[in-house]
Amino acid sequence: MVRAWHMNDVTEDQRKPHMTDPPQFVTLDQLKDLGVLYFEISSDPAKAEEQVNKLRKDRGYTYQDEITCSRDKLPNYEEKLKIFFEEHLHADEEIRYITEGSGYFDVRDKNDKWIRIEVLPNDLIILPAGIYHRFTLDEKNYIKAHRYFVGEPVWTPHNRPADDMDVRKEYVKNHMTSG
Ligand code: KMT
Ligand code: NI
Repeated sequence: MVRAWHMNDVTEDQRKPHMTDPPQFVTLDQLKDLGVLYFEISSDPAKAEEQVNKLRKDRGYTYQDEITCSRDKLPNYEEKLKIFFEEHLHADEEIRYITEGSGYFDVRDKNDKWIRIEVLPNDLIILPAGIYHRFTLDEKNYIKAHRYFVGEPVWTPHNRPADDMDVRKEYVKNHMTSG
């Protein structure tokens, strides 16, 4: 089961877990409330394919590719990782199905605090359009993931502040207001 927690205020070494002491874990329901969806995909390849195909069909994901983040496999590794870890949003969902390795997606909660989501093989995570987030590798420095998209992919990050974007206003309206 995927784990998520509130981060401590230590800013050095983004690749460490940064749990508070004691840890404050965050539930899938809390993530869902922020619009973050999680699916546990089967470790059985045939079942996994069936699950992912259903999700793609249900959500209209017509595009698919694979990204490997490692010093050897990712062109402009250092620069890319820096960009991934800048707080940003996208005009579309960010969908990642982890097949190897591990890493952390950080998302902002309603109080603008960071929640760190640990992703491992068989985790499929969907970040909604307009959520402020970032990604980092952990200390193992390796992750492989499938990426999905509705139509032609646009990976453009809009760094914070991007509060004037319609997609951000829509996200705030749907997820950041209480009641
Ligand atoms: C992104 O957009 O932050 C990434 O693709 C990160 C690597 S995929 C787990
Ligand atoms: Ni992103």
